[in-house]
Amino acid sequence: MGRGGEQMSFGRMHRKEDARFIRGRGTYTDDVRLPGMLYGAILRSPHAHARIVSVDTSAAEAHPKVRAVITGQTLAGLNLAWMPTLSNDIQAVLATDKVRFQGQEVAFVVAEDPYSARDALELIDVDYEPLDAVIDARKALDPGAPVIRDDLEGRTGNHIFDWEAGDRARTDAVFERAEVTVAQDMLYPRVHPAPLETCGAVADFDKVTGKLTVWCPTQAPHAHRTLYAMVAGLPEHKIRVISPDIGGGFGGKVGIYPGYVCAIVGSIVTGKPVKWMEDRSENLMSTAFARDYHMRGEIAATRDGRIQGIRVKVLADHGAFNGTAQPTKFPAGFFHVFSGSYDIETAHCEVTGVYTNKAPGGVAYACSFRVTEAVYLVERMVDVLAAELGMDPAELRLRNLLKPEQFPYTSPTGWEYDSGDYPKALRLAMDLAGYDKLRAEQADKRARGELMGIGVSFFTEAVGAGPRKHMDILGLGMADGAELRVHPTGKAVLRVSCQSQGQGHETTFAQIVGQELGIPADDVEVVHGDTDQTPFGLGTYGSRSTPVSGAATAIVARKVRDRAKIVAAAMLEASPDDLEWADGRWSVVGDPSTGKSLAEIALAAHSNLELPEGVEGHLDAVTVYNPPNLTYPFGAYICVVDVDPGTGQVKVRRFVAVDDCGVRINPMIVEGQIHGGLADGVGMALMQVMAFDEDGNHLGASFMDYLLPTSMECPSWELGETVTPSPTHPIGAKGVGESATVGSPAAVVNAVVDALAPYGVRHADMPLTPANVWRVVNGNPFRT
Ligand code: PCD
Repeated sequence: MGRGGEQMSFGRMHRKEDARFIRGRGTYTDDVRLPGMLYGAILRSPHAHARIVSVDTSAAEAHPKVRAVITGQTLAGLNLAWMPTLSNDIQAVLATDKVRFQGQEVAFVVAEDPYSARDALELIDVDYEPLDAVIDARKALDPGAPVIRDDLEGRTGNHIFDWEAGDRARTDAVFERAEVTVAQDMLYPRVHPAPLETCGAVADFDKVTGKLTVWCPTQAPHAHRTLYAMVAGLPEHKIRVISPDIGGGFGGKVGIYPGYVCAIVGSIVTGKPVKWMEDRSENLMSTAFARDYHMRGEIAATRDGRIQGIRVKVLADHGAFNGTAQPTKFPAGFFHVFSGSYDIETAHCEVTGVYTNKAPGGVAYACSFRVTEAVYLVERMVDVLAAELGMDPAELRLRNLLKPEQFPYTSPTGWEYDSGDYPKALRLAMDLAGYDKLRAEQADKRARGELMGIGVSFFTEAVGAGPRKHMDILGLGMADGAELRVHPTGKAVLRVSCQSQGQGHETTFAQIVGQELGIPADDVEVVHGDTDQTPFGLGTYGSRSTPVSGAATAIVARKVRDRAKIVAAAMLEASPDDLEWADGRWSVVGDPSTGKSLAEIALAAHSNLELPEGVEGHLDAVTVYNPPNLTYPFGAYICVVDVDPGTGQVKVRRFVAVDDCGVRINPMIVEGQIHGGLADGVGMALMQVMAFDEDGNHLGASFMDYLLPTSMECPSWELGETVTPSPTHPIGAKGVGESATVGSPAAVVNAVVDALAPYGVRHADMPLTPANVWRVVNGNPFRT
């Protein structure tokens, strides 16, 4: 169906929010301007590791436009120098003892304008005593390595945690008797979500009312409010977090950053609103990172290609503070899905986390908590096995994929995949790609010395965190609320706790209500991103909005529909038991002419119509949804590349993506999500890495060095779909926002490695830049 108006159900509908976005009328954090507002700027460490001998702020304080200079010592006096991280560690808000990564926050200047604030930073004199830095995670555990976290009592090394999943003994036994085993080391490089809008905040503390209002582009406004209350001791009802329009989040805007806390303290100290906006370099250097997993995978299989076991060891680089985003119990997030989409007897993984002198983070960048790393690992390993066996990688996958009758399927690490028809998705992708023809074309080209590669990947994600009995974040359960009010004239307002960063919730959530109530989606206003206006919930990340808040929305709409039934029964002088819901109306069974639309019922519910004893008027409802399980979207991707042997340049010529996210609310939005995620995957596979020199200097702190994929690097995506509704979700939907970012890097890398097969290449680490590919071809460190 076309533009808005009559759209009453699922289907393609232009995004309501585009009316303001395409006119430049969105309101982002930096658009917030309050009377008397001051501006903050952060002084950052030039060293990756150094002791702070002294900080002299006197010259900065003497600057005529400076209103306050805040240091670690100022914060220590307020007991705010350190804050908790999402992983139960502590992180310095402003450094007191040492700096532990380049770009770390050292002091905060508040001035009358942003330029003076920046100028005054240069007037602060910090005396540093440089220390040796630990940059390579593989050296972090060496006995003589400098101890980064000497602030933590009893710390003598850089080890953070050991975690394991699966069955070690059984897996080792399978490897011992296996006909074939393969092993491969690989790195999922440190990358950055790099949203176009950087982080920032406007904090406004009103001394008279005691109310603190914070505007910031957070993906989880309610969680932020509760944490501010817990950490700073401010009463929660006196805190309002407003997350306005957001220019991309991608997991990088889930956590609380030092700049937010500084803006709040700045406002409390000066009595004025304070705005802090970081610039691009600050964003890339200090505000989160993702991945940085050094992985070793092993597969045990039979000679004819039946995968029996998978074994994995990971060294996880968590930077200077363990700020990884994840539900509390899972230090490696949902890495559990590393056995992939295959029917594997047994699996085991071990993950060791270490501190290094790099920025903290470990955010779930388009990733349901480390699902991306897990999928990349297993999909690379399956290709390594295919090479060892001399089998076609698609054929090897088809031989091992879970079968539809195996669902619900309990994985070797104990996760219950809800539903799927995997072989159907892969076969569809192969049909769309013309797989056999592509292989024939490749053979011809190889004979001519041309490098063409075909990469296959198959993924299963675990999204929609999460069931309260299994997970929480810092003690907060992951259930989401929803409130729905229907006005007398049949227009509705839905209030949800999740926050859109560009996904189009104002449209799709209105469509869910429209579908359930038979009213146009344009008649439903979606309110989100303001803790004073919306019910509690944990926010938008890990593709959880549709699985959790979307489910809450369907259920709250059904509650309204049930109330409407009682009102309709009174209107029709019938018993509610004699009514049926059809075509968006309640009518007497078998007599559609009696049908009452929701608008008619809403008016009656607000009128003097007599309702049965105990039934209230109006047409509102609230609910809290605690998901019974995660949802498990999946997909089959095929990538075709051409590699120039002279320059190492990779051209992604085609990309076929078949996604199954269950029922699609808005197929156009889903396709947009997939397009974006595929581009992300091409970026990571071919272009991106947060690189450091051995002293810890950041080598990618601008978009000249940290490259974003554009349409120039991307082919015209070819999409297909299958629909396996989630059995646990009220409308059968599964999340999709991250699927393509999760599934695509492996497809691209598999394609490039396939192209380089004539050189004996079995693996090459991302990013496959021309220089890296050229090195692989002309002196290959990975050659077997
Ligand atoms: N959908 C539909 N259907 C289905 C599903 C879904 O329709 N079945 C749609 C919905 O509604 C929305 C979307 O689609 O609108 C999405 O969803 P989801 O999947 O649920 O998700 P969410 O939650 O909403 O979101 C989140 C995601 C993430 S997570 C990420 S990264 C990314 C994605 O999202 N980010 C972003 N996407 C995007 N887009 C944009 N534009 N921007 C951004 O920022 Mo993380 O964890 O945070 O890392």
